[in-house]
Amino acid sequence: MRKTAAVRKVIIVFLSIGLLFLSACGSNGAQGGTKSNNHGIQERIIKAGIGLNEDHPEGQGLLKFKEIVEKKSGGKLKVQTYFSATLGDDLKMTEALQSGTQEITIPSTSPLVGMIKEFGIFDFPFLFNTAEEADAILDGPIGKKLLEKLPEHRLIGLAYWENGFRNVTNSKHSINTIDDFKGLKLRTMQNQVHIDAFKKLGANPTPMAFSEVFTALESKTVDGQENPLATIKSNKYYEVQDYLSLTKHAYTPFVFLVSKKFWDSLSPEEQKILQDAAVEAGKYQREISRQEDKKALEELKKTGIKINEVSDEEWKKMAEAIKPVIDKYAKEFGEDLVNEMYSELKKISK
Ligand code: KDG
Repeated sequence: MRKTAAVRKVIIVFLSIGLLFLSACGSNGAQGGTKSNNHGIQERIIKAGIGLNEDHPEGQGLLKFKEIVEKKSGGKLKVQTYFSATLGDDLKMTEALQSGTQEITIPSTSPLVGMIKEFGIFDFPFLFNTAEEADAILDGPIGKKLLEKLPEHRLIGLAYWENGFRNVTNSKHSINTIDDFKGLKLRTMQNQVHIDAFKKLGANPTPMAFSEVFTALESKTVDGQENPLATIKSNKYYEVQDYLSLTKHAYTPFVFLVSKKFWDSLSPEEQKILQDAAVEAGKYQREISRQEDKKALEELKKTGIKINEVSDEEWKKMAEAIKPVIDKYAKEFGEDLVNEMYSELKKISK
């Protein structure tokens, strides 16, 4: 009997050493399936790149994130910011995170649908009526569920920021009805839901990366494009477009991504600083995004671009027309998830 007691004692000693070793390696990452290391806060350079300009609400949000991280880490975690796609477009920067050559990027979810198809549910046109509805879905169980799919793609999702409600600009004519889309050559994001939806409306969609849009408009390779007002202003599309129609036809979220390779090398303290800063700066970013949406409209009015509202009646006709596209992708993205989102939205909009 004792023998076993002596053996068990030895086993317990080994087990506790093993457990100690495991805890030193860490397993308490903020996101499922991630790691961390218990070495407090270290001097680090964090490369954070985005596709939009510094003056855009996303650029301002990134500067706020930098300020919070550097303050909370006593200056040890230094965030190097890169704007205007200087490190490449959303997909290129996301791949750089996966390979660990860049630490942070904040792409739109739309170009990532090729990687995580469920993100496509956010691209359903005419989905949200208000930004608050978008917040509720993104910050709720559905948004969280999709973030949890990222670690298997060597990415960590910390929060959702706002790109915003999209509107169409073009060089041909105002868009008041569905018929006005007929034959319009429109640049879209590299997103199949949007491509099919614009085809359904009668337009001729041309998917391309964001940094190529201005040149494509200027050279008339395409007639038009669609983006939130803040982006139309920040990227000066009014210099190469004559008509802006306030279609509000889709809402695009940004997702705050961190390289999983980098994330797993951080300590719980460092992970907490980045997690909290992404959420805090995200709140700030959404606020200024909504202010800028109003301010940009007033400033765009002074540029000479011809602006028109789209009537509720025509908006509803457009939403009706693209329903088959939503039905098609609901099957692909998962009808349970899509039904959960629409029933959630029904509850919220009551
Ligand atoms: O990096 C910038 C993009 O995320 C964003 O601008 C995407 O809305 C977008 C577009 O039209 O490509």
